[in-house]
Amino acid sequence: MIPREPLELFELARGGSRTALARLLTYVESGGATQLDTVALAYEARSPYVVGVTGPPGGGKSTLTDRLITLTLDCGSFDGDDPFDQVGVLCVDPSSPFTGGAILGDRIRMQDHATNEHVFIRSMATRGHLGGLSLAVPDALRVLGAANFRLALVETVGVGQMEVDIASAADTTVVVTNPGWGDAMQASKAGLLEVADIFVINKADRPGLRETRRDLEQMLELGEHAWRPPIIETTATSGAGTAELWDAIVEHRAHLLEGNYEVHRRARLRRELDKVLSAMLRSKVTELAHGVSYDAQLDALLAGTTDPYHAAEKLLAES
Ligand SMILES: Nc1nc2c(ncn2[C@@H]2O[C@H](COP(=O)(O)OP(=O)(O)OP(=O)(O)O)[C@@H](O)[C@H]2O)c(=O)[nH]1
Ligand SMILES: [Mg+2]
Repeated sequence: MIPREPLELFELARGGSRTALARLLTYVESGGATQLDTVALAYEARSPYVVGVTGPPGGGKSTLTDRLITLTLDCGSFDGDDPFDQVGVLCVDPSSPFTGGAILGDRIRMQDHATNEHVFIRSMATRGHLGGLSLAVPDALRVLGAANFRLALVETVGVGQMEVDIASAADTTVVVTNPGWGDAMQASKAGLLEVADIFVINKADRPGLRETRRDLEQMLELGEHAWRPPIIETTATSGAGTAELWDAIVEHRAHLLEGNYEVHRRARLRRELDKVLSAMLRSKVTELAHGVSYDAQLDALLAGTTDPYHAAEKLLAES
């Protein structure tokens, strides 16, 4: 029988038990005391190197991720190490909080790897996590790290603020576009530019490639970059360009390590801590709004014997 205690589960997960790992990730998603215990243990471990793959629906993210899995298990390594012995993949669809069609689709597309013992694929959903997906994902990544995963891939569907947020939990963020992308992503270009470490124009077998590259290059001209995101053309279905993509990831990692990786990690942890703080404060507000004193303050407001500022201060002081 599989234990329930996070400590024991981590031991099993480190030994390769996928059932134990899956249970730990469910704890992370579910929120509450078990989540906190799990996260506390997970943060003692080294986090994996995280590659985020994000972009609009249907761009070929899963097909590319699939290619990256194969590449990294066959020959991918960092700093001349042995190829990765296992890869963790998280699939995140912020628009569907429950396991929906898109996620099922991901599973099917990564079918070749679903039965591979070296690959762990998980669709993330939030079932009560205080900070929603944008905190559940970094927590889950830590759990993978504690289970000895040195590399994790995170596929996020969409191009909104939430996706950009999730992508910022990655060390290297790959933004997947397609020929003719301009129209689909016009509104979110600025956000994507901010998070992209690497641009991919996937479906390079389709017309409009040259225009899209020009468009991207023009956009990149406008910014100043310590690291200028390379633009890689891929055809994920045939595998063309995917080795170049992996090389670009390795290069970007080297750039991070050369520069100030500590600063990068600190900035990321600061965002994470801020998010946890906001989430906690928000839940405090909800708690106060359900207390008895709240109604009393509302009555006082209605009667004109107090104002919202004093009422709020009083509620906070009583809490
Ligand atoms: N022509 C062409 N089709 C591709 C290429 N890459 C992926 N596709 C096809 O595009 C469709 C969507 O691919 P996915 O990999 O599922 O795309 P996705 O971005 O993961 O999709 P969602 O997760 O649903 O957002 C599939 O039918 C793929 O076979 C490519 O390079 N060229
Ligand atoms: Mg997908």
